[in-house]
Amino acid sequence: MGRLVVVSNRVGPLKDTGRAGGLAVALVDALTQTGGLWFGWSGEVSEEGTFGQIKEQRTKAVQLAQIDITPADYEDYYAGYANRTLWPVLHYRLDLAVFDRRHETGYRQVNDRFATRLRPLIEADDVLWVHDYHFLTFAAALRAMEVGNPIGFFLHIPFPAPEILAALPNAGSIVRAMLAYDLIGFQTRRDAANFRRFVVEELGGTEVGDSRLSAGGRTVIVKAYPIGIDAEAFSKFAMSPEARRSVSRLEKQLAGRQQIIGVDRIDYSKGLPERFRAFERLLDDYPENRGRVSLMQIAPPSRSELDAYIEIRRTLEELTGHVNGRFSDIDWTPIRFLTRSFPRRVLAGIYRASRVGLVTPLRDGMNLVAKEYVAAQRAEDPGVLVLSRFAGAAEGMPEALVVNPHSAEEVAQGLQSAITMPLEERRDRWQAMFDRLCREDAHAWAQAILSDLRSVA
Ligand code: GDG
Repeated sequence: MGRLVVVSNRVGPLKDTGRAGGLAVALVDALTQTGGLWFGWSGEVSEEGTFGQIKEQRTKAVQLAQIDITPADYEDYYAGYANRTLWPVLHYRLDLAVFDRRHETGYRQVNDRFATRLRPLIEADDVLWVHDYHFLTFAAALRAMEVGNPIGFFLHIPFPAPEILAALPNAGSIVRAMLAYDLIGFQTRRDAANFRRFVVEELGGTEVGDSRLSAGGRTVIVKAYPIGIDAEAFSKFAMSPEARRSVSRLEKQLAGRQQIIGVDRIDYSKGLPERFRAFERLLDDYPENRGRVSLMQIAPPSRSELDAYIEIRRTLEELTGHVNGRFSDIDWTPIRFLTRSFPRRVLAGIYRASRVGLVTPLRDGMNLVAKEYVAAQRAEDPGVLVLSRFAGAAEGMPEALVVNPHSAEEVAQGLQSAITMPLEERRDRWQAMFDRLCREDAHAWAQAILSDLRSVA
């Protein structure tokens, strides 16, 4: 079997650093099976940029190769087209999208230059697997250099309805470039159906069976491969000494009161202001929870150079002040808003000590926090997941309390049901979700994509 070559914006880590997510673990695992190469951006900006030296790192069969980008690439490709155009549009937020021809050109150029640097490293029977919205045009660039290897793609974020995507200038050309991949994987059936509909309606493609598309003389596999977590490993994290320490610190502090936990990068897609307002609504509509139930929101800052992200953080600080001003007591604070990150094992302990996991994105490709929260629970006394219908995770977790995050009333009701849910019902719902998480984990996800991709060769 040929080597695996993984391409993604950020690369690694190869080893468990205490911060690596299930995705990195699953990819390293897949790379180790056949030997392989993981190629992407170093995270650094330099004058030589993509033409600079390749930074290499190797453990046994797996090699990491990273290149820099220039300050102009950073502006146009990364902060520009990827994060100010594609991220909002693919999350249905046309109101936040910036359309600038220079950004699009820079994005296509960085894809071309990354392909140029990868080209000489590719061996004849390699299989390539490219990740996410940073690299929509990457396969097209490789095909122009006569690379005939199987190339698969997985989109970690949503693919919107064609009515939304059509607003992106040159959407047709971007999607046509995606057809240079042999396999295009999405998080949900809905995303895959949106992509198919775009290709059929806008590009005159035709469906071949229920998982292939034919357009522009090519036939491509288009399917949903919902990403999983390393459920067993995460459930062990929740029982680690680090987790136990955070559980006991929290339990001491809670002193019998209940905690709702939210964990999200600060991002407008995560529905955080709506979540804080829904929690306020809970205290208004069900006053018996005052002094008894608190919300802890862990929110590591991300992309903090972008205006939209600065603004959302300010809104959240204001909302926290407002709710805490209204309801705090001398020995109880309703919202704790922590803008920092924690090691994964500590996080697992925090999930375990929280009666409710509150995951309410307005749009999310999958949302791994929903899955991690479930994996971290105690089998004998599990907490309840309240989950947005607009998270990809909702498609495969019907036992969660599924809510509309735009309705404060509905989320407050969901929270109230979660807080008051009898033990037996909590156990039944949790068991069904946990079993599925173990079966459909990150390893199974990677194997499903790779086995379809290898069948192309
Ligand atoms: C994209 C898609 C899709 C969070 N805080 C800390 C921390 N985290 C970890 C979580 C989780 C990960 O970050 C976040 O994953 P999500 O899935 O929630 O969201 P995105 O970052 O937006 O990821 C998403 C995902 O790709 C995978 O395909 O599910 O829809 O948007 O693992 O635990 N980790 C640590 N400390 C923190 O404070 N160590």
